Amino acid sequence: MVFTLTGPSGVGKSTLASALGGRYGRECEPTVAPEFVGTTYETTSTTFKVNVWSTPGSRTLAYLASPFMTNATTIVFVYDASNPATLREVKDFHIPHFLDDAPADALVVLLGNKKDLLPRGNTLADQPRRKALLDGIKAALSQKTVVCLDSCALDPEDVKSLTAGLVDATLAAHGIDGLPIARDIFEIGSDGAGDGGASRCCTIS
Ligand SMILES: Nc1nc2c(ncn2[C@@H]2O[C@H](COP(=O)(O)OP(=O)(O)OP(=O)(O)O)[C@@H](O)[C@H]2O)c(=O)[nH]1
Ligand SMILES: [Mg+2]
Repeated sequence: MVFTLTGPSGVGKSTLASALGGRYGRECEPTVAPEFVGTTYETTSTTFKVNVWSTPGSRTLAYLASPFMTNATTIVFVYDASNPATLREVKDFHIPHFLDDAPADALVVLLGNKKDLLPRGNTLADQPRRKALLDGIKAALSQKTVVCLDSCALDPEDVKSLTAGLVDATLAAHGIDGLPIARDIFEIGSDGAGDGGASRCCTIS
């Protein structure tokens, strides 16, 4: 499977890509060309090859990112969970700019990174701006499978859960039965975000 990470500059795409590949503690420079991280994800019965592309957040370099959407199984729109302006940027720029380049059946992930910067115990209900933006995006993408996740790229345990969630949701979106991995980390509809037509929204908190 191919995960392509896009989103505003500084939200942690490169840090996430490194972490998905098992590398932590690397301070990333702003990305000026798409970066590749290859990794695998093992279940008891199967080993999945996972190719991760981190693309530049800079709008002037957006043309470099487009080709990496075309064979993605999973487009991960990364934003800063503690800064709704970055989710607005995803809504206004990244989704209109990149989603048409992706295969029709690609899974769409709205990934709120830097969740460690949110006040402890904070839920989506405590973040009305973020919730309203997520609801609006889901409604606009009602023909797609949309999954909402949160992450902290600096926390190996959290990245482990994220990897399992991304693999499982990607398999489900592509009509392959989800494996019994990570099912328990999904709280479908628990944030009251609604069904939004064909889309589905899951939150890891
Ligand atoms: N607190 C916190 N900081 C993070 C997290 N993930 C990344 N960062 C920090 O955010 C900063 C930007 O991270 P990058 O990975 O370079 O961001 P990027 O999205 O790749 O940025 P561009 O390449 O410019 O598009 C770095 O200082 C990271 O250490 C996180 O989950 N929590
Ligand atoms: Mg980067």
